Amino acid sequence: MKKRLFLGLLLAFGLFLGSCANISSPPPDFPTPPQTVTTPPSFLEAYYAPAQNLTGSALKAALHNIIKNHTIVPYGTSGSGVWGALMDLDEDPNNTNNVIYVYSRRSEPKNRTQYNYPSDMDAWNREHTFPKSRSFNNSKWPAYTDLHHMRPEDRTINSSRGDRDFKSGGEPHSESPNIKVAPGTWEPPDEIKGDIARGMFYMAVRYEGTSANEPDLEIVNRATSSGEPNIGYLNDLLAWHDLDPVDDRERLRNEKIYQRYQGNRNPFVDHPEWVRLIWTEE
Ligand SMILES: [Ca+2]
Ligand SMILES: [Ca+2]
Repeated sequence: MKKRLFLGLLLAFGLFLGSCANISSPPPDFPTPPQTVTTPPSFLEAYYAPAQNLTGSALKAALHNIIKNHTIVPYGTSGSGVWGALMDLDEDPNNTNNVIYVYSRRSEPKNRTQYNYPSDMDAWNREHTFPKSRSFNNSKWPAYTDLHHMRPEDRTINSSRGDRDFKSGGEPHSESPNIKVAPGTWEPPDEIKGDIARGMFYMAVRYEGTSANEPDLEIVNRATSSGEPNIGYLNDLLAWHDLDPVDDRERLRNEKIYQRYQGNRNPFVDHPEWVRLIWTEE
Protein backbone atom coordinates (compact mmCIF):
# COMPACT_ATOMS: atom_id res chain seq x y z
CA MET A 1 0.00 0.00 0.00
CA LYS A 2 2.70 2.44 1.06
CA LYS A 3 4.78 1.45 -1.95
CA ARG A 4 1.87 2.19 -4.31
CA LEU A 5 1.35 5.59 -2.70
CA PHE A 6 5.05 6.34 -3.05
CA LEU A 7 4.99 5.37 -6.74
CA GLY A 8 1.89 7.48 -7.27
CA LEU A 9 3.55 10.51 -5.68
CA LEU A 10 6.68 9.91 -7.72
CA LEU A 11 4.60 9.79 -10.92
CA ALA A 12 2.74 12.98 -9.97
CA PHE A 13 6.01 14.74 -9.16
CA GLY A 14 7.44 13.58 -12.47
CA LEU A 15 4.43 14.96 -14.35
CA PHE A 16 4.79 18.23 -12.40
CA LEU A 17 8.47 18.52 -13.37
CA GLY A 18 7.59 17.71 -16.95
CA SER A 19 5.00 20.48 -17.11
CA CYS A 20 7.49 22.93 -15.57
CA ALA A 21 10.01 22.02 -18.22
CA ASN A 22 7.39 22.66 -20.91
CA ILE A 23 6.71 26.11 -19.49
CA SER A 24 10.30 27.18 -18.94
CA SER A 25 11.98 25.89 -22.09
CA PRO A 26 10.35 26.77 -25.41
CA PRO A 27 11.13 24.60 -28.45
CA PRO A 28 14.58 25.38 -29.86
CA ASP A 29 13.19 27.10 -32.97
CA PHE A 30 10.90 29.41 -30.95
CA PRO A 31 11.21 32.79 -32.65
CA THR A 32 12.65 35.72 -30.70
CA PRO A 33 9.73 37.88 -29.61
CA PRO A 34 9.66 41.16 -31.54
CA GLN A 35 10.91 44.15 -29.58
CA THR A 36 7.91 46.15 -28.50
CA VAL A 37 7.34 48.96 -26.11
CA THR A 38 4.26 50.00 -24.25
CA THR A 39 4.10 53.41 -22.66
CA PRO A 40 1.47 53.75 -19.94
CA PRO A 41 -1.30 56.03 -21.29
CA SER A 42 -1.27 57.91 -17.97
CA PHE A 43 2.40 58.83 -18.54
CA LEU A 44 1.74 60.21 -22.03
CA GLU A 45 -1.29 62.10 -20.75
CA ALA A 46 0.84 63.85 -18.13
CA TYR A 47 3.73 64.51 -20.56
CA TYR A 48 1.40 66.16 -23.08
CA ALA A 49 -1.04 67.74 -20.59
CA PRO A 50 -0.22 71.36 -21.62
CA ALA A 51 -1.10 70.48 -25.25
CA GLN A 52 -4.49 68.90 -24.62
CA ASN A 53 -7.42 70.28 -26.63
CA LEU A 54 -5.28 72.78 -28.53
CA THR A 55 -5.02 73.15 -32.32
CA GLY A 56 -2.95 75.04 -34.89
CA SER A 57 -0.26 77.45 -33.73
CA ALA A 58 -1.32 77.12 -30.06
CA LEU A 59 -0.76 73.35 -30.23
CA LYS A 60 2.58 73.86 -32.01
CA ALA A 61 3.72 76.33 -29.32
CA ALA A 62 2.65 74.05 -26.46
CA LEU A 63 4.47 71.07 -28.01
CA HIS A 64 7.58 73.19 -28.54
CA ASN A 65 7.66 74.02 -24.83
CA ILE A 66 7.29 70.35 -23.91
CA ILE A 67 10.09 69.03 -26.16
CA LYS A 68 12.63 71.92 -26.11
CA ASN A 69 15.80 71.89 -23.97
CA HIS A 70 16.57 68.24 -24.63
CA THR A 71 19.86 66.64 -23.53
CA ILE A 72 22.33 67.27 -26.36
CA VAL A 73 24.07 64.13 -27.59
CA PRO A 74 27.66 64.84 -28.71
CA TYR A 75 28.41 64.19 -32.39
CA GLY A 76 31.10 61.80 -31.11
CA THR A 77 33.93 59.70 -32.42
CA SER A 78 34.12 55.97 -33.11
CA GLY A 79 31.23 54.21 -31.29
CA SER A 80 30.36 57.14 -29.04
CA GLY A 81 27.87 60.03 -29.29
CA VAL A 82 25.60 59.90 -32.34
CA TRP A 83 27.51 56.90 -33.78
CA GLY A 84 26.78 54.79 -30.70
CA ALA A 85 23.19 56.00 -30.36
CA LEU A 86 22.37 55.06 -33.97
CA MET A 87 23.83 51.58 -33.42
CA ASP A 88 21.18 51.19 -30.72
CA LEU A 89 18.25 53.09 -32.30
CA ASP A 90 18.52 51.63 -35.79
CA GLU A 91 19.56 48.13 -34.78
CA ASP A 92 18.32 45.34 -37.06
CA PRO A 93 15.71 43.44 -34.97
CA ASN A 94 16.72 40.23 -36.77
CA ASN A 95 20.46 40.68 -36.25
CA THR A 96 21.62 42.72 -33.28
CA ASN A 97 25.14 43.02 -34.76
CA ASN A 98 23.71 45.16 -37.56
CA VAL A 99 22.02 48.48 -38.22
CA ILE A 100 19.47 49.12 -40.99
CA TYR A 101 20.39 51.93 -43.37
CA VAL A 102 17.56 54.46 -43.51
CA TYR A 103 16.94 54.86 -47.26
CA SER A 104 18.51 51.76 -48.82
CA ARG A 105 17.10 49.54 -46.01
CA ARG A 106 20.26 47.41 -46.13
CA SER A 107 21.30 45.56 -42.97
CA GLU A 108 25.03 46.07 -42.38
CA PRO A 109 27.40 45.53 -39.44
CA LYS A 110 27.25 48.24 -36.78
CA ASN A 111 31.03 48.57 -36.82
CA ARG A 112 31.15 49.13 -40.60
CA THR A 113 31.29 52.87 -40.05
CA GLN A 114 33.09 55.39 -42.20
CA TYR A 115 35.00 56.21 -39.01
CA ASN A 116 36.34 52.65 -38.72
CA TYR A 117 36.73 52.03 -42.48
CA PRO A 118 37.59 55.37 -44.11
CA SER A 119 38.22 53.84 -47.56
CA ASP A 120 35.07 51.64 -47.62
CA MET A 121 32.59 53.52 -49.81
CA ASP A 122 29.68 51.29 -48.68
CA ALA A 123 30.35 51.87 -44.98
CA TRP A 124 27.74 53.95 -43.14
CA ASN A 125 27.83 57.46 -41.78
CA ARG A 126 25.41 59.81 -40.05
CA GLU A 127 22.65 61.13 -42.29
CA HIS A 128 20.86 64.35 -41.31
CA THR A 129 17.43 63.65 -42.80
CA PHE A 130 16.70 67.39 -42.33
CA PRO A 131 19.78 68.60 -44.22
CA LYS A 132 22.28 70.41 -41.98
CA SER A 133 22.95 72.87 -44.82
CA ARG A 134 19.48 74.25 -44.00
CA SER A 135 20.94 76.66 -41.44
CA PHE A 136 22.46 74.46 -38.72
CA ASN A 137 25.79 73.31 -40.15
CA ASN A 138 27.62 73.39 -36.80
CA SER A 139 28.27 70.17 -34.89
CA LYS A 140 27.83 71.93 -31.54
CA TRP A 141 24.27 73.03 -32.31
CA PRO A 142 21.35 70.95 -30.98
CA ALA A 143 19.73 70.26 -34.38
CA TYR A 144 23.01 68.89 -35.78
CA THR A 145 22.98 65.86 -33.44
CA ASP A 146 19.22 65.53 -32.79
CA LEU A 147 18.54 61.79 -32.92
CA HIS A 148 14.91 62.23 -33.94
CA HIS A 149 16.16 63.02 -37.46
CA MET A 150 19.60 61.34 -37.52
CA ARG A 151 19.93 57.95 -39.26
CA PRO A 152 22.62 55.59 -40.57
CA GLU A 153 23.13 55.44 -44.34
CA ASP A 154 25.65 54.18 -46.86
CA ARG A 155 28.06 57.09 -47.38
CA THR A 156 27.65 57.29 -51.18
CA ILE A 157 23.84 57.16 -50.90
CA ASN A 158 24.02 59.79 -48.17
CA SER A 159 26.08 62.01 -50.41
CA SER A 160 23.73 61.54 -53.38
CA ARG A 161 20.79 62.52 -51.15
CA GLY A 162 22.79 65.65 -50.29
CA ASP A 163 20.31 68.39 -49.48
CA ARG A 164 17.48 67.29 -51.79
CA ASP A 165 13.94 68.01 -50.70
CA PHE A 166 11.60 65.10 -50.00
CA LYS A 167 9.10 64.53 -52.81
CA SER A 168 7.56 61.54 -54.59
CA GLY A 169 8.66 60.77 -58.13
CA GLY A 170 11.76 60.27 -60.24
CA GLU A 171 14.02 57.50 -61.48
CA PRO A 172 15.26 54.51 -59.43
CA HIS A 173 18.55 55.25 -57.66
CA SER A 174 21.42 53.38 -59.36
CA GLU A 175 22.71 51.91 -56.08
CA SER A 176 19.32 51.33 -54.42
CA PRO A 177 16.34 51.14 -56.84
CA ASN A 178 13.70 51.54 -54.10
CA ILE A 179 14.84 55.15 -53.73
CA LYS A 180 13.53 57.50 -56.45
CA VAL A 181 15.54 60.51 -57.50
CA ALA A 182 14.57 63.56 -59.56
CA PRO A 183 16.30 66.93 -59.96
CA GLY A 184 16.42 68.39 -56.45
CA THR A 185 14.17 65.73 -54.89
CA TRP A 186 14.39 62.38 -53.09
CA GLU A 187 11.74 59.70 -52.44
CA PRO A 188 12.57 57.00 -49.84
CA PRO A 189 10.95 53.52 -49.88
CA ASP A 190 7.35 53.30 -48.61
CA GLU A 191 8.16 51.55 -45.31
CA ILE A 192 10.20 54.50 -44.02
CA LYS A 193 8.28 57.40 -45.63
CA GLY A 194 6.12 58.06 -42.57
CA ASP A 195 9.05 57.82 -40.13
CA ILE A 196 10.93 60.44 -42.16
CA ALA A 197 7.90 62.73 -42.42
CA ARG A 198 7.27 62.59 -38.66
CA GLY A 199 10.96 63.42 -38.12
CA MET A 200 10.46 66.57 -40.23
CA PHE A 201 7.31 67.54 -38.30
CA TYR A 202 9.27 67.08 -35.06
CA MET A 203 12.10 69.33 -36.31
CA ALA A 204 9.67 72.09 -37.32
CA VAL A 205 8.20 72.13 -33.80
CA ARG A 206 11.39 71.54 -31.79
CA TYR A 207 13.27 74.39 -33.53
CA GLU A 208 11.45 77.71 -33.38
CA GLY A 209 14.43 80.08 -33.23
CA THR A 210 13.77 80.81 -29.56
CA SER A 211 17.24 79.91 -28.19
CA ALA A 212 20.85 80.58 -29.12
CA ASN A 213 22.19 78.29 -31.86
CA GLU A 214 18.67 77.23 -32.82
CA PRO A 215 17.20 78.21 -36.21
CA ASP A 216 13.43 78.30 -36.83
CA LEU A 217 13.07 75.19 -39.00
CA GLU A 218 9.88 74.87 -41.06
CA ILE A 219 8.32 72.71 -43.77
CA VAL A 220 7.35 74.39 -47.04
CA ASN A 221 5.63 73.14 -50.18
CA ARG A 222 8.32 74.19 -52.65
CA ALA A 223 11.96 73.61 -53.52
CA THR A 224 14.34 74.95 -50.86
CA SER A 225 17.92 76.15 -51.19
CA SER A 226 21.09 76.02 -49.14
CA GLY A 227 21.16 78.33 -46.11
CA GLU A 228 17.41 78.72 -45.64
CA PRO A 229 15.94 76.96 -42.57
CA ASN A 230 13.30 75.03 -44.54
CA ILE A 231 12.62 71.63 -46.09
CA GLY A 232 10.14 70.65 -48.86
CA TYR A 233 7.64 69.40 -49.82
CA LEU A 234 4.83 69.72 -47.27
CA ASN A 235 2.12 67.99 -49.34
CA ASP A 236 4.28 64.92 -49.97
CA LEU A 237 5.30 64.66 -46.31
CA LEU A 238 1.62 64.80 -45.26
CA ALA A 239 0.80 62.05 -47.77
CA TRP A 240 3.74 59.95 -46.53
CA HIS A 241 2.55 60.38 -42.93
CA ASP A 242 -0.80 58.79 -43.94
CA LEU A 243 0.71 56.13 -46.21
CA ASP A 244 3.13 54.74 -43.59
CA PRO A 245 1.49 54.92 -40.14
CA VAL A 246 3.40 54.64 -36.84
CA ASP A 247 4.32 51.05 -35.92
CA ASP A 248 5.92 49.39 -32.88
CA ARG A 249 9.42 49.73 -34.29
CA GLU A 250 9.04 53.50 -34.64
CA ARG A 251 7.50 53.69 -31.15
CA LEU A 252 10.47 51.80 -29.72
CA ARG A 253 12.91 54.21 -31.39
CA ASN A 254 11.05 57.19 -29.94
CA GLU A 255 10.97 55.57 -26.50
CA LYS A 256 14.71 54.85 -26.56
CA ILE A 257 15.52 58.45 -27.55
CA TYR A 258 13.36 59.66 -24.67
CA GLN A 259 14.62 57.22 -22.02
CA ARG A 260 18.27 56.74 -22.96
CA TYR A 261 19.51 59.83 -24.79
CA GLN A 262 17.60 63.08 -25.09
CA GLY A 263 14.75 63.07 -22.59
CA ASN A 264 12.31 64.38 -25.20
CA ARG A 265 9.76 62.67 -27.44
CA ASN A 266 8.46 63.04 -30.97
CA PRO A 267 4.83 64.14 -30.39
CA PHE A 268 3.79 62.91 -33.84
CA VAL A 269 4.84 59.34 -33.06
CA ASP A 270 2.79 59.44 -29.85
CA HIS A 271 -0.09 61.43 -31.37
CA PRO A 272 -0.15 61.04 -35.18
CA GLU A 273 -3.49 62.87 -35.31
CA TRP A 274 -1.80 66.10 -34.22
CA VAL A 275 0.02 66.44 -37.58
CA ARG A 276 -3.17 67.61 -39.28
CA LEU A 277 -4.16 69.84 -36.42
CA ILE A 278 -1.03 71.88 -37.25
CA TRP A 279 -0.47 71.41 -41.00
CA THR A 280 -2.77 71.20 -44.02
CA GLU A 281 -1.99 70.77 -47.70
CA GLU A 282 -0.98 73.86 -49.64
CA1 LIG B 1 7.37 53.05 -41.19
CA1 LIG C 1 9.92 75.90 -36.41
